[in-house]
Amino acid sequence: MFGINQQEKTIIAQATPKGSGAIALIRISGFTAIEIADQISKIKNKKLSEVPTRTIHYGHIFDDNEIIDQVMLIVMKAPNTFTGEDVIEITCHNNPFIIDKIIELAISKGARIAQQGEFTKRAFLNGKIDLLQAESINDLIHSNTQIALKKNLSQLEGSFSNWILKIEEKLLKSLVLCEASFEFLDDEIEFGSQIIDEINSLTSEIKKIKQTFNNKQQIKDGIRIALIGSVNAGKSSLFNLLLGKNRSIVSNLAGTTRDSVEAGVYNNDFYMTLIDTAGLRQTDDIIEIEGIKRSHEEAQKADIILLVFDGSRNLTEKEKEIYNNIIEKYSSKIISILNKVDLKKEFGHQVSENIIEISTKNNLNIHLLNEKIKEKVNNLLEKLDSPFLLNQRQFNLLLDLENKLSDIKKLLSQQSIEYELLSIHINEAIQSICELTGKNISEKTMDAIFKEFCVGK
Ligand SMILES: Nc1nc2c(ncn2[C@@H]2O[C@H](COP(=O)(O)OP(=O)(O)OP(=O)(O)O)[C@@H](O)[C@H]2O)c(=O)[nH]1
Ligand SMILES: [Mg+2]
Repeated sequence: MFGINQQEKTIIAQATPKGSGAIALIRISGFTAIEIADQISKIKNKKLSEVPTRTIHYGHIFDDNEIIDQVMLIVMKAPNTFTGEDVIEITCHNNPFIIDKIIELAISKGARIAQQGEFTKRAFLNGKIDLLQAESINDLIHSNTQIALKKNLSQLEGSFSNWILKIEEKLLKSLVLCEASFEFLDDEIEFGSQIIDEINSLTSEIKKIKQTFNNKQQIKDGIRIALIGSVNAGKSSLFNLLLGKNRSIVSNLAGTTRDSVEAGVYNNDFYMTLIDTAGLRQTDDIIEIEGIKRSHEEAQKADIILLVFDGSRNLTEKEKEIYNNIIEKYSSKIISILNKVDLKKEFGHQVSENIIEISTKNNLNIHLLNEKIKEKVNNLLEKLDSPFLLNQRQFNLLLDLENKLSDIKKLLSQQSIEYELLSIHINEAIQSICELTGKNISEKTMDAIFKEFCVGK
């Protein structure tokens, strides 16, 4: 089953992102990949078809007799390649005219432009990777945090596939027990209770893994950190400081920030999304009211809230109520901050022992705040002890599997178990496992999965 499919056309695409940079990589895969590369390039004394697999060659790309570029050519012969087909990778100078020309030349020799995710799709079709691994390649490319990266890498190496195999084994064991019951009708062997044990252990395994789904978005998209507090507390000043640029407008007018402002930044190995919000106060201004509504929504969505107090003045009664409300609702994700401590301290409230006193004006104690953020993020990430992360499709299929298992449990709870019916249901559950790994996946699902990929992957 491995190897080159001679029916399929050879495909080509730029694998590196478009944009500035010194070099670019073009990937060609298919039955005629080496032949095409030989027609558009020259290396010293030899043809690419004659060189050993997994070798790199210095050469030139030619359009008739005109040199297009100096390149490095990597030759990888089937079946031990990513796609399972013959693969040529051309490293050329990163100039769009050169890249387009090389692709155009290859097309004139019989290649066609790859569709999105087609290289990975071929790897899957040629049995080089299973579907879970294919998806983790996509997730790996789009990972925004170190942890997500590690987990997607481990998924690529098959940790999810192995977990699924174990689940499949348990189901197969249940099926065998079920079918054994047909043979031993008269014996009073307790097949039912053994199957129940297997199914129960399955459901608790699935439950554990499902919990990782919500965490996945979080660590993939970055930790959301919202700055919340009264007007003029210095939220936008702190936002800009943490971001390292003047993204939000700062002014001494109360109510400067009216909409939520979002910006991403890498810090301490993780990617975080900072959200500056409109100051919380009572107002008649309809735009500000909408802004404040959004502030509350951001507080709710955030993984961490930086609750900013203005150290230069006392809270009004209304503000006390607003702050208390937020603390009551979200205490576990709040870091309390007393800003403007460079000014005369007029703030007389006891908020929390751990309140961090800072001044964005003098850059005072910002490092302490950063440490505190890091500590909170690490606490969040530590909870994610699963070795892999689910995506939406995998999550939906697990839900489906869970439903099927609950049907099976219903059958098992009956006074006299109908083993034939049970066996049909267990078989269905096994089918849904196969959907996860892609063993008998429908064409439509497959296209939907690979469409998410970039061209060149
Ligand atoms: N002295 C002093 N002034 C500060 C400090 N931080 C912010 N300010 C000033 O306080 C005022 C309000 O700052 P902003 O960052 O706009 O406050 P905000 O919380 O975003 O206000 P709104 O957007 O209106 O809700 C500005 O004049 C800042 O220069 C600080 O640490 N010390
Ligand atoms: Mg502001």
